Amino acid sequence: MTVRAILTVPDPRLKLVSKPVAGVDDDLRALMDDMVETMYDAEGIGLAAIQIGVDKRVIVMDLSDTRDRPRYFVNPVVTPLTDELKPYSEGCLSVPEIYDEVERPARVKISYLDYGGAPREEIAEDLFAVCIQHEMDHLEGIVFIDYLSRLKRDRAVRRVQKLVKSKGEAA
Ligand code: QAP
Ligand code: CO
Repeated sequence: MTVRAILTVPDPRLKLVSKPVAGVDDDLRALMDDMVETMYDAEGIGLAAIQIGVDKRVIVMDLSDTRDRPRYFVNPVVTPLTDELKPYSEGCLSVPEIYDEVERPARVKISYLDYGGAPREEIAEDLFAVCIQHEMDHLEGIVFIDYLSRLKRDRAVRRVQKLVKSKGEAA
């Protein structure tokens, strides 16, 4: 397994609409393993494949405190189950050190293929619902700052560019 580089805004690849995968094979599992290793290394709770530059409809997540319960979502479909919207102060590995509130449906149904390629369905609430919707947006080329005002979004992008530049110079 390999830790891969995470793309940050305003990288144009983050705007791509990711493509469905034909099925789950060993190559895709190797990608998912790299995604989990990359997510753990960056101390994230969720990562979409496009965040490491791969435009496939694949998401990994780990909401456990122990960081040992990785979950895999291939070709996920998310359906809201309520009109009730809940705000949450979101962050994103592609927008480091920026957090702001986004409202999303409180309860959703998720259909997907798991790590073994088997179809699954489940109901998500709370942080799980926030995370799967945030990651699904990445598959559509949407980053959470796209929901903010233009002023806040532009400011966030500039801060990230400055941070990335300063980290690159330090290395
Ligand atoms: C998406 O986000 C998410 O700025 C996953 O400096 C966000 O893993 C799901 C992170 C909110 C549910 C609620 C962000 C790590 C991690 C940063 C992440 C940072 C270091 C974000
Ligand atoms: Co994100």
